[in-house]
Amino acid sequence: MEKKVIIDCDPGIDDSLALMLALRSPEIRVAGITVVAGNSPVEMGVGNARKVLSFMHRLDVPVIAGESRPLAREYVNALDTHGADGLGESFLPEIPGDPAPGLHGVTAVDFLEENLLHGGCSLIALGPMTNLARLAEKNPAALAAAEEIVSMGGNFRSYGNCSPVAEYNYWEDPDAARLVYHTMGSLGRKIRMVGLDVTRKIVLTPTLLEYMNRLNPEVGGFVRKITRFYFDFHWIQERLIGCVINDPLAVAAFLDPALLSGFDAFTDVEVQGISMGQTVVDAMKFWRKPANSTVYTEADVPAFWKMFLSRLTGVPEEEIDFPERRF
Ligand SMILES: [Ca+2]
Repeated sequence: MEKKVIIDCDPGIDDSLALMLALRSPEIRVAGITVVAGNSPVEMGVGNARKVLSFMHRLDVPVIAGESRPLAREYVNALDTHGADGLGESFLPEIPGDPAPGLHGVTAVDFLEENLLHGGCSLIALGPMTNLARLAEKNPAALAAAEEIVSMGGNFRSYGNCSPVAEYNYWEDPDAARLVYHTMGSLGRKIRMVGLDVTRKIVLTPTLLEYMNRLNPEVGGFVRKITRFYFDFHWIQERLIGCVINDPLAVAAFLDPALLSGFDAFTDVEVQGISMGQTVVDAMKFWRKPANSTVYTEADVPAFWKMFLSRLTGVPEEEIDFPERRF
């Protein structure tokens, strides 16, 4: 049966790849895209989501602008990583038209509340958790009514990607992440945490990109256009040839939970000081609190790539030849 989902995101290069994967997956129906300030300022994020939808011929999916700044901190964008336009300096043309016809006056929080409360709807959160936190403030039961919440964010054993210990989404709005984890825990629910421990394993290499281009030049060309800047960033920052694409793994985990494995634990988020944004995962149960998260530590990387390449290019999985050398 088709699973209904809202994707909350901050596109963002890897968000865009995640949206592409979701829109090419027949098992799910994307009911809407809510945008939050994160990688890109919120209005830019709405425009970028529309650019991706236009490429995918899916402008029927509503895009709703959400929170433009974190709960308490000053907003810091990540355009140094994602390019001046938030889409790798591809400078694709803006898509004219109404991003959310028929939804005038409906905020992202209203949209989330309505859908989560009344309809077996899940949430894939690919940006800072500010929209989710505003929902937690307004109507915690609506947040907890989500069928599933899969969050790209946090880290357990792996180091941070915007401070020594913190992952970007939770660092950008640590107060929001903390509120969402606490709210879910207090209502007996768990967040599926797809953090850097697993997303770091997902590196789009030049070989994989070229392979994608051979399989489907139109899609490969689009992905190349939006990732070139990201490749440069990873080389300068980490001397890595390729780019880590975090967000599509959260969509893949939603589609096929068997791709990832980990453990259940109580997770808290530090909101200040040098560890701000760090996820503190109580793996050894010091605090004796009920688990509010499933923390993933292992990923089936070849299976992810098979799914991703097949769905984006339209080539059946069994025809995706995937020897180790493709890494
Ligand atoms: Ca993102």
